Amino acid sequence: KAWKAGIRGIPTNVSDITNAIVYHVQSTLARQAYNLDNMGAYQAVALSVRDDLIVKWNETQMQYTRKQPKRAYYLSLEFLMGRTLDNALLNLGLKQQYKTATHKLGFNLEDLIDSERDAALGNGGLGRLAACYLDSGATMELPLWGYGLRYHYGLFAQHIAPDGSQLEAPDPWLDTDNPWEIPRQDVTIDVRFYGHAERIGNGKAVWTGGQEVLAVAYDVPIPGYATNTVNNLRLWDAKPKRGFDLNSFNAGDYDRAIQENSSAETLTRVLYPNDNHMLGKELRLKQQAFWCAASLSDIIRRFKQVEKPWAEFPEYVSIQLNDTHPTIAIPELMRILVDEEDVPWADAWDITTKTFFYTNHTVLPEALEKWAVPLIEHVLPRHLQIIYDINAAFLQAVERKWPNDRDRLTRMSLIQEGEPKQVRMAYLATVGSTKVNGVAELHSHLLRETILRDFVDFFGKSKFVNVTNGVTPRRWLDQCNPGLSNLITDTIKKPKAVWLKDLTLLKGLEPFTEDPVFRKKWALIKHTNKKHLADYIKTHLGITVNPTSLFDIMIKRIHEYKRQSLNLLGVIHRYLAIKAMTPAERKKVNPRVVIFGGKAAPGYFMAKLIIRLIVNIARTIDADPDMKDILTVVFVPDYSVSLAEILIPASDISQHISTAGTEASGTSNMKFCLNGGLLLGTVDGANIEIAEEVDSNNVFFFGHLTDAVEDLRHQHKYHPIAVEERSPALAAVLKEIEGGRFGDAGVYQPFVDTIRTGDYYLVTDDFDSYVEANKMVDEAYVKDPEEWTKKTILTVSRMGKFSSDRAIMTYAEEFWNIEQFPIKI
Ligand code: DL6
Repeated sequence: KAWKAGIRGIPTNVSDITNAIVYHVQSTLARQAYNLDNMGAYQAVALSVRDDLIVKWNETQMQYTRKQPKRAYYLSLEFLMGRTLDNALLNLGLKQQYKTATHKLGFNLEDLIDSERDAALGNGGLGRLAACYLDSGATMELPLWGYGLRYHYGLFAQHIAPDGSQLEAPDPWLDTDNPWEIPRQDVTIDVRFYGHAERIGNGKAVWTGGQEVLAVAYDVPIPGYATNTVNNLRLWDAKPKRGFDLNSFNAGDYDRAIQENSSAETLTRVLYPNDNHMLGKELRLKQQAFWCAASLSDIIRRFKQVEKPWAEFPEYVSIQLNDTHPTIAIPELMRILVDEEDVPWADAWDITTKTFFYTNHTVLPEALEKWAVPLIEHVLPRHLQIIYDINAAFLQAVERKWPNDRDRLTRMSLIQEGEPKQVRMAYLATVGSTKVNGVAELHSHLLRETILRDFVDFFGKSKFVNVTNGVTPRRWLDQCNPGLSNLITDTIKKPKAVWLKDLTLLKGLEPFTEDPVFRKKWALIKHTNKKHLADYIKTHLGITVNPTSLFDIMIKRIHEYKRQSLNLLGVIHRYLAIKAMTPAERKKVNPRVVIFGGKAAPGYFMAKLIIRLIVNIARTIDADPDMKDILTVVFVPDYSVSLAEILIPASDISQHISTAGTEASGTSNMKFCLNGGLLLGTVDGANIEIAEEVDSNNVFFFGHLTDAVEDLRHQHKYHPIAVEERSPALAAVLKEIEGGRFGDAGVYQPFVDTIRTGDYYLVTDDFDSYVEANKMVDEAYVKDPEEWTKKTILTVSRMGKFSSDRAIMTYAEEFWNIEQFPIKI
């Protein structure tokens, strides 16, 4: 009976919640409460929370359908969601009740939360940003849906081999049932690949033949924090269109019969594990096309319900392209409008360009997507024709503006000449969108000045704007750091439901900077978080770290541009300096725990070598008795969202030290600062805006500025100076690696060579100032702990700008023109 009440409304009292959990144990899982393990209990709890989500999700979708507000759609190939249970309980405001209910049933809620597998459907910053934006979209009560792919294998799991190298293992995250998705066998869409496209005049064509694959929807409810809104993330899975080939099956040719089956199903099998690097594989192109075609067809089906003319499509629909991965949606919308809906080409183009918005996330040349023309022609013959038609019209317009400027036409063409010709997806996305944005001020500036400069000249400046990234304070403060969140609530005297939705209210902390009692409470919370991390490290890695040491954390994808190299070389420098000291001098050294975490793309040799070197440096240092309680180095394997939730609240200092101009924004920098860790960084990405907000006195900056980078690279190439001359300190460090102090020197020679010759990421140029900046960190931490705590309080109090609520509202108001649409229950 109590359970029935639960499905009509949402049970909010402990006894109804307990009944709902027991119902799922007995009926859904067909198990008995008395012999249930944590995993089973987690499943039952999750299913009961899912029931609550579905009540609100249904209501939200019904009200959207009834009132038809304009909607925005966020197309992202990656949604790095992490775990859901804790976040859902928090957003629904049911955490305390569930704590009590699970306790009554003999379980500890935190253990159940820890039983959940991460949904790792993303590589790093870009995918996690998409997840934050969904959270903020629902919290800000915006009619915003996400569209992505339901990868059967998320980002690989990382193991460390005995020699210190990274080993990759698959992540079959769907092997255990996923309670957070609703399979929608009723929502399916046909998607075509290959075949033949025949032009029939008036810009139209008929596309036939090839392979047809079925897209099946899986819906993931996205609850807003303390609202009734539960939005939707629709993930597409691939299925063969026609079960299997009966003729072959009957003829006994089983392999052939299932061939089409497996070829369809491989489409959504696995997430490509590259971050900031483009590979050009056919399967990846098919993933993009499959997801774009299914999403657009779904969006159009919804638009048709309002029975409005096509010209009004952009008044009901805005689509944000999360990087260029969904750019094929532009020719796909043109194809649907022109070929299937008989909209004249010019009108279709007008509708298309008003519908799309494009976010660029990188200026690194290796990450900019370019697809070989023959490959597109093979997989998507009709789309290639449309891209050529778009290009022809665009280049005519360029020609009209700048007659006889062949260089400009070559530079701006959507097709890059060469063998093979390639489609420049960033250009196509730019030409096909209303607005183009970068993700931090510096990055947006660089876009305008470098890769998109010609396009700024052509379209005018107003199309090229900035929206600095943000992070959700629900997950990245309240959920991961409840101690701090509670102290903030008590101090600023605002309910959580208020300040977590208006992060600028953190300003209210500032006056308490001078309050020693408050500072003590504040510092104690940091210490507790550090102890928690120390326990994790002890339990999982068997390494003892002292929580009174300075915790120095660098967690992000391993990439040469992010320069874990600088950090590891800095660690060796510190190690050598301590080794050279007398025991008495060593006693005066500020103890440090240096923590690294991050995955390398499986095919990225240098990144994997960097991991191996870090692990072996850690082993050497940790085995050296002279370093005991002075310097410890830890590489935390298998970095993930849920690990970040333990690491970030425990940092004293975190490192964001990319070569200036290479990190588009960074978002973990925001998370660390929001949790009272200070930042050691270069003048790059969002570091700059963080310093502007929190005051540069509270940030440790070092290194060359973006303006200097090109000249320095030129110098390295044409007038190289030996490392010994440029930085004797660094030369001494390299010598240690070459001398075999951290294992077989030959193994690491390729890494040392990148620094000795070429040094594209300017490690030699920034090394000395990096070492200096680290000294300043030590001094600030040791000399005046009270002053350090003040800095951390000021930092947190000034982080209001970096809420993803601010960012999503900017997109809503300045791009999509959608309005907040509160759901009334
Ligand atoms: O905008 C989210 C995130 C930024 O914070 C990082 O600085 C940036 O490196 C990352 N970019 C990518 C680009 N990959 N692709 N394609 O992941 O975006």
